[in-house]
Amino acid sequence: MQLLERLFDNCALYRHPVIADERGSLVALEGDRNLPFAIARVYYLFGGAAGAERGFHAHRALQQWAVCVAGACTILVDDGRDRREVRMDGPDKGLLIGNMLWREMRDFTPGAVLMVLASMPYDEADYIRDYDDFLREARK
Ligand code: T46
Repeated sequence: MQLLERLFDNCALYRHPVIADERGSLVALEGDRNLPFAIARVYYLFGGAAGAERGFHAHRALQQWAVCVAGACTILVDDGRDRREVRMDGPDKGLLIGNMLWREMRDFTPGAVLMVLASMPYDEADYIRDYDDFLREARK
């Protein structure tokens, strides 16, 4: 993994190693090998309406690795002090999003697919969906 940009201590944009030949390209992501956590869940977001915005929450413990495998979208990440934005515009880019970071996703191109590898199974109790609650917990 090549570090492209560090946004916060636990949030950074990486370039994946791409195995390319005359047939095309392949990226392999392996939990606890080239990713910093074991993968417990995979989900993907697709088919968004024009102008759709998603996210608007943080996770208390979950770590995630986001890849826009088709198209592009913008991810905003907020640690309770600063806000940073990154354009996810290729399947060779992966964004590590650690815990206790507010995230918002927007500006999806038509046909965009955002795949997310997650360190834990789905658990609604891990979400902080109110921004003021997030600020209180983040600043503790
Ligand atoms: C995140 C960003 C990047 C499940 O039942 N299982 C799942 O694994 C997930 C991820 C969601 N859901 C249910 C919960 C809601 O009823 O699917 C519905 C939509 O989820 P949500 O509104 O949280 O989706 P996004 O796109 O706002 O956020 C998602 C992830 O939930 C979140 O962890 O970091 O993508």
